[in-house]
Amino acid sequence: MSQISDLLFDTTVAAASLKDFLAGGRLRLGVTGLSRSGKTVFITSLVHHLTRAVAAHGRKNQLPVFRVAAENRLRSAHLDPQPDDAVPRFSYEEHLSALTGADRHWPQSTRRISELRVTLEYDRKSAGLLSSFRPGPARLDIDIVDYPGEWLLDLPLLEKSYAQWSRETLEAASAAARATIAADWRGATAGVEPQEPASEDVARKLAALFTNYLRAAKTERFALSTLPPGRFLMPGELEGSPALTFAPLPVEEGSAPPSGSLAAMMERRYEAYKTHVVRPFFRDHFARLDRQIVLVDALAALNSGPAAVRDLETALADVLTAFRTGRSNLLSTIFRPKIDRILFAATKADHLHHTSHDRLEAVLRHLTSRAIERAEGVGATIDVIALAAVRATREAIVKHDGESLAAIVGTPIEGERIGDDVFDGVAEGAIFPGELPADPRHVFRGDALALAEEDADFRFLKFRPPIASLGRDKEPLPLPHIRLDRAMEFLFGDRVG
Ligand SMILES: Nc1nc2c(ncn2[C@@H]2O[C@H](COP(=O)(O)OP(=O)(O)OP(=O)(O)O)[C@@H](O)[C@H]2O)c(=O)[nH]1
Ligand SMILES: [Mg+2]
Repeated sequence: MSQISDLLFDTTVAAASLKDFLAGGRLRLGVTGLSRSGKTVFITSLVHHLTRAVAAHGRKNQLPVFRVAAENRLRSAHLDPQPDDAVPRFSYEEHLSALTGADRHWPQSTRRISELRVTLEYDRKSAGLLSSFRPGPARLDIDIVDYPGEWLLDLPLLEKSYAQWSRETLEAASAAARATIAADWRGATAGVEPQEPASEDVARKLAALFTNYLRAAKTERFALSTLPPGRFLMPGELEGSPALTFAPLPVEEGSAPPSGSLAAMMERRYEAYKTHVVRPFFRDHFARLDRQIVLVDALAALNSGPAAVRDLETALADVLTAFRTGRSNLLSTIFRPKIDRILFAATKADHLHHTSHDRLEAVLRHLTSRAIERAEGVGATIDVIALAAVRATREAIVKHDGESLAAIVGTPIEGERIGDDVFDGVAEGAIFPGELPADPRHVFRGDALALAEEDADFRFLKFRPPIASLGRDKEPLPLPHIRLDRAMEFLFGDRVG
């Protein structure tokens, strides 16, 4: 980046940060995670719990660890218009009626950025100096921003040259777990010369094969966490544009490719991707966040085996690198990206018996530990949690061959099967979810979820959301969850003290 554009870029970020700072009583909460990690369900359940906490008074408190609610200081929580007019609104009502309606089902996949403001009115814990200036309940506007984790993994590109990114991407593709799915694309890459004259046909062919490889890596069978560029799999309106029609080539780092060459064309497009996709996301969204939760479907990776787990560990390290991006140059050290708390959350913990919830947390802690150690300069408090935004199962002891086994029970979604039995979406099913290892280091071994072979395919049956009970107003009350209140307390509990 030239110095002038560097300066303009940072000044825009600074202006946005200052505006947010002056407004006060506001918190921008980023919710991210790779696709299907549980972002939509998390936000919907979080907002439902906040906005219905007061209606649910008198019932068992569902948020004992979220202090403002547990101490009965939350007066109200309601949705307000969001501050950013150009960002799609998070379709809260639609997602909530999917989860809690008569035909209860999980919400649709979303794949784009969206935003929702929820405003909390609460009593301060102690009537300090501030409340004599501002009598009545205090207020906190929480702007929740849901964005794909794939965009976050793009941020480190801002500090990488085309040559460096190419080298890393080609190296990663040669790893055993990726080599087969990368074979076609790598074969085609080996068949071209970076110095040969630029050709749109060649660029399109390589970009298409590269995209196929990225797509294959993400399927359930491999469950590999993605490599950038994130928009190759979710192009939106940029589909077919030059900024999305490039692929890595083995070029030398530090030397410019000859003009008119294929490598020069690819490099220009890679830079265009950074300018038109990555940088605007950093400036308009990421740099304005105060807090961040990163949702991780660790169970899907564990289910796929050690290669997926190792890949997830790398992706988590990249996520932490993303939080360091933009903190290195002069102006951004004055107006630093402000994220001061980051929570890594293993989602869907309701697929495990509660005896394994702490173990799931330990696994995620283990997977992030090396990255956290290296993440000096992130300048944020980082914590790790295992949660279920919606608890779709309950626990039971099932007798099996004279033994008592801890099982989880729920309504599998229509079409799920155990052996030859196909579920109809109405009948309940019990599964023995298996135990996570007591020593989290064992997740890198093939037997992480120790279970008999024949159990393997139904270990992660998908369950329907549970039936919501209705409040006095006949509207659904919040669904059960696991440790959602702990996440709330970490993410914004200090701001409503
Ligand atoms: N049992 C259970 N399943 C969950 C939970 N959260 C998410 N899921 C499952 O995970 C799927 C994906 O959840 P979403 O919230 O749509 O994930 P997302 O990250 O928004 O996905 P994209 O919009 O595709 O990026 C859901 O359809 C459910 O099957 C949970 O708390 N419990
Ligand atoms: Mg979503």
